Amino acid sequence: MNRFMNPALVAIAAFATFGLAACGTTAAATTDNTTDTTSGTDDTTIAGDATTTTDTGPDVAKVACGGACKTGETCDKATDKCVALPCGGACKTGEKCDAKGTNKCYVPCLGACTATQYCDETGAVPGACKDTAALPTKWGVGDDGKIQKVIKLAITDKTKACDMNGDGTPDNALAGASSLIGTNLQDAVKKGSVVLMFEPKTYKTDGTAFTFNVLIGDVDPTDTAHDATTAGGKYTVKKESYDPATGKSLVAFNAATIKAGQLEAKSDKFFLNLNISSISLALTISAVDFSGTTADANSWVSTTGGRLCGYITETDLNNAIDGLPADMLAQFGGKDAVKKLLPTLIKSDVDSDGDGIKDAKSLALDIDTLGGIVTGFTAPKAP
Ligand SMILES: [Ca+2]
Ligand SMILES: [Ca+2]
Repeated sequence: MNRFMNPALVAIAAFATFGLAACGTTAAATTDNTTDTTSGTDDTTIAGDATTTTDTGPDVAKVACGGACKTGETCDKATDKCVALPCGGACKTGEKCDAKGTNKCYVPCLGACTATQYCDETGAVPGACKDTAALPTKWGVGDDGKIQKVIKLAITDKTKACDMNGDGTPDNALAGASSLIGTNLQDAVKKGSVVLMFEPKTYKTDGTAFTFNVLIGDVDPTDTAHDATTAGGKYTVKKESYDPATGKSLVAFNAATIKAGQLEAKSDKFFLNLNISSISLALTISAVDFSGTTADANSWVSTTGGRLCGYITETDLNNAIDGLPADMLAQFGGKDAVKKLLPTLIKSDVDSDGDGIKDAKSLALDIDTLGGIVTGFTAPKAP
C-alpha cells in the first residue's frame, strides 16, 4: 500500500539480458577482502563468506556474503551470512511473508477490510483494519487544481547524472539500459499509463522554501483534447498517492527552492511505478534530488532540463521483485533466480548505509513538466 509506482526498468533490463546468460552455471567462489588494502595474495580469513573461508586471489571490493548465495538462500546483511529464504521463498500473489514470526505466508488483515478502510500492519500479523484518513478534495496553490504533469521521463545520459558515491564522477547504474528502458518510459508517459504529477501547495520564486507533493494518477477519461505530453490536460489522482493513516501524500519535496528560475528540491524517497509489457515493478528510489529550470515567476508553468537523481537499494529492488505475481518471472527461472542474476547485470555503485559494502544502484532520470488540471480522484475500477 505504501509503494505505488513501479517501473519495469530493472526487470526489463534483466530480462533482455537473460536470454544471453548461460543456464546452469555456478558462480566462481568470490574472493573478497575486508582488511587488505594492497593488491596481491590475500589470505585473510573472511567471516561469513558463503563459499570459502580463505581467499587466495587478488584483493577485490568487499562483497556481501562473499558473493551470490545458493538457491533457496538469501544474504542476511546483518550477519553477512547466507540464510534460508524467508517463508521458503516467494509467497502467492496477495500474500506476505511473516518473516519475523511464524515464517509463513499470510493475507494482510485476512482480506477483510472494506473500501473505506486500510490494513494497518504496524502491529501484530495479520494486521488490523482501520478507517482511512480524510483525503484532500482540492489540489494546487489556493485550491486552483493546477499541477505540473511529468511530460518527459527518460534515463539520463551517464555523463549528465549526479555523483551519488562521492568519487567525483557521475553515476547512473541504469544508464547502460537506457536505449531499452528509456523508450518504454517515455511511451508510458505519452500513452497515459504512467501519470506523475507535482502538486505545489505554495509557489515561491524568491528562494523561499515551499512544498510540492508527488501524485500518481490517470488521464481524466473526459479529456480527449490533449495527449498526456501537452499542456492543459485533465487528470485524476489515485488514492494510492496518500498514506491512508494520515491522508498526506506519500512523497513530497518539503524544502524546494527556486532562485533565478532554478529549482532545487530533495525528498527521502520517490516511487516509480511503470507497467511495461506485462511486467509491473514498484520501485522505491531513495535520497532523491530534483533540479530543473522553471517558468514563470508568478505560477509554475513548466520545468525544463529537469533531472532527478537517487539510488535504489538492493533490498528495495528485491522487495519490488517479491511484489510481482508469483508466476510473472517463471520464464526466467522464478523470482529467486532473477534476484540472484540482477547484481551481475546492474552492479551496485553506492554504499547507502556506510558499512563499506556497495548495496544500491544509482539512478538519474530526465523529468520535464507542463501544467495540467486535477479534476478529482480516479474512479475505482469496475469489478
Ligand atoms: Ca560517482
Ligand atoms: Ca552498504
